[in-house]
Amino acid sequence: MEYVVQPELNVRNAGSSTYVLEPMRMYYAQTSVESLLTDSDVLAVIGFGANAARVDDPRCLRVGLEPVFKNAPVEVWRVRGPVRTHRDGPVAWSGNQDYAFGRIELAEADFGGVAAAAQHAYEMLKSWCRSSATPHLLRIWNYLDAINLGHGDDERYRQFCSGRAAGMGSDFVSTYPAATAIGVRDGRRVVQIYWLAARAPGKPVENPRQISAWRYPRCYGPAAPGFARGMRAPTSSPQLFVSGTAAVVGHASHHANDCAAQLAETLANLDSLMAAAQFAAQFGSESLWKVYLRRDADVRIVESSLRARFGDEMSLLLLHGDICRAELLVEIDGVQNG
Ligand code: 3EB
Repeated sequence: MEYVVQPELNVRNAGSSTYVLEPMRMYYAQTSVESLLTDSDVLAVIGFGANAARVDDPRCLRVGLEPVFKNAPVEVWRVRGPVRTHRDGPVAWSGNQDYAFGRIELAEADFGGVAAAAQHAYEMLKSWCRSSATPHLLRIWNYLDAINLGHGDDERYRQFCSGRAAGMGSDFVSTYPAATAIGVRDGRRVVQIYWLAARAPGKPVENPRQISAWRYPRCYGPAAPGFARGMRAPTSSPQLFVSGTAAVVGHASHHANDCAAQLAETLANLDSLMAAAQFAAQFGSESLWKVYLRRDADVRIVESSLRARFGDEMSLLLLHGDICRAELLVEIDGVQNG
């Protein structure tokens, strides 16, 4: 099989003059949300699962994915302060002069379904970008309930993709951000998107082992997923946002029903992406990773293989979640600092 490579989007062509920002600091911590929010340089505090703190503040977000292990940390994003917070209807965000953390949560019932809710969310995101001093999307996370429910083109993920494509319109076509789309299991039919945006544009990076997602053939749904495999942040020291990465080679899923083999394929994809971005793949303490797992039975094999390969240095959060193709059992995303 031949894979399409997009050299024009490869980060090697990036001019160094675009690398103007200080990198964000992102890490997992066992700190209380309340104490983090007293710091003026905290851009975001993200908690996971039903037990996460529910704090009504644009800097705080609760994601409905359940952590695999008890006493899960929160994810903290820090920038040079002071951070200010804002709201406009269902859009809430925090930001300084360089970065913004934003979110939109829309009840599907208010719009007549998952596609229409996704379309509205992305239209709102588009207008947010047009009026923002930090208009360049680097990274988006998308969460929706029951992502694999429905057959063929009626599958909720495919409907989400159609709505997202309609909402994005042509605004992001040449610079899709890095992204993740994962299914929660909390029964709340709410489309939740959150994002990181910056004052300067990043450089999208594609993976030579994978066809670009926006060029997926028709068999995966009426609208291809609009995201880049990775995004080199416009930072003075190298920072790479890595999209949800799974056992997809070319455009096909590999190793159905074999989580260990899917994990190995996923790691090969991550190595390949980081090589394309000229990052030495190391997964060290300077980086931050999430692993989304479909089946409880795969927790031990995934944890132990990752620890065996990368050691306890690796900053890792395991979450229960459904990957957007029903045959995929594991997906990994993260941020790599070079
Ligand atoms: C894949 O490679 C796996 O729809 O935004 C990964 C990351 C995946 C993001 C998205 C989907 C998305 O196609 C699925």
